[in-house]
Amino acid sequence: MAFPKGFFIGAATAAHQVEGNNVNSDYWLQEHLPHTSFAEPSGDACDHYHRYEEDIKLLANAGLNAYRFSIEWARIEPEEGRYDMAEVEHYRKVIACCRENGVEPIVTLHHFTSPAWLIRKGGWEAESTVEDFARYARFITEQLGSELQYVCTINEANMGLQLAAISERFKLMAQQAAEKAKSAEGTVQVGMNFEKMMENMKFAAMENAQVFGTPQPQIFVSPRTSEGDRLVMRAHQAAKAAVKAVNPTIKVGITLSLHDCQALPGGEAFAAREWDEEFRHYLPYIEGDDFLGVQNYTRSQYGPAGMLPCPEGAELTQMDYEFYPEALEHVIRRVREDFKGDLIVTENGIAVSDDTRRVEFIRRALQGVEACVKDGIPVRGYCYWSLMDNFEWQKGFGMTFGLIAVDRATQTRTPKPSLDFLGCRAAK
Ligand code: GCO
Repeated sequence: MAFPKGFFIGAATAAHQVEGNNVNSDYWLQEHLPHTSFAEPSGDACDHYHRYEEDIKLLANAGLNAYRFSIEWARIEPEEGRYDMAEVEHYRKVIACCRENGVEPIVTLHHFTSPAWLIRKGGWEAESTVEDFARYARFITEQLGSELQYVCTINEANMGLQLAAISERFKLMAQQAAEKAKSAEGTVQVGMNFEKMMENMKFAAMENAQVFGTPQPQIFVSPRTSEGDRLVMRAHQAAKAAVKAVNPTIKVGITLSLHDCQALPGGEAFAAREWDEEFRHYLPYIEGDDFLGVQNYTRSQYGPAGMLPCPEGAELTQMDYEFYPEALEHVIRRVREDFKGDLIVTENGIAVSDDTRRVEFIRRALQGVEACVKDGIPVRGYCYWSLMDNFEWQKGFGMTFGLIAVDRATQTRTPKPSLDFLGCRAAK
């Protein structure tokens, strides 16, 4: 069965990971601290800021019909209340380039990075962020809304709580034995370098205090309190209202990082609690949203004592995730039990050097999505993470998720066979 006409087959990126020189963002400043936890700075990244036409053409010519990317708040509003209209025009050109190539732009307003000024005000634990984010969403919609149909407000709004839980687990493991700490990194769907982080924490606090005015800057991807978790969701609701007030035709949703939480005998309570934390407790905040962005990479398994390591002998990816593409179908079906709106797979992918494994992963993941569509679940699209190999946050450029390889010395793009494999799946 092919996907229905109009079904999005696309790829995803995030501004900070591909554009380059996001100098007014919190991440850029943290990457350049003397005791940074980052393996390397993002620098020019993939120079997508200047090469977006080439990249979007590669995507379109392979047959993909959607491109999910983020608009960088730190470019649009480098200082509080000052908007950079040249940056607004930049993103207008990116959106126009999508349309000229028959590609639907799916825009994310916040993808982990924030303007440094927001973090100095208290970041994602400060009440003022709700209004600051809504104001930014309103501004973007006033400027670019007439060219957009799909807007994701916040990428992986549940990441902060997941990190809070992982950080607790990591501290425990780090107390037991440093070599075990490595395995913590495979249990959260973002590039973290916990080992180096622990080593540098004492210095980093001082350096963060110099840059942000606090030793514990509340960037988006940091352990979140339950109040902060609710604040993020209220920021989503305020931004959604702002977008709709300017242009009610735009479809608005949020994206969540979701694991296929599986219980082995005795692990049922742990798995249920994890699913509640990752997904179900957000339901009141996303009720009535036009869609939910589902982001899934693997499964997590729970036994009588809690989360289990990957099964013995399992194939692992560069991120220490288990190679398990069936997780996507399971997550879509679980989400559908509680969320009755449309679903878009806004991220699903794999960090491997062998592209034949990426092709096999996509094949099996799409098989599951097709089965869901066939059963009447309103999945409207699939965006592979990522269009190109890019900056995997604290892990740097070593993780290769892309459908396109990038030689960063020359910024040469080399499409991998998986790009055409995915493109062929779009309904013509
Ligand atoms: C995330 C982010 C991406 C990551 C991707 C691979 O979901 O963590 O959206 O920025 O790069 O998930 O880890």
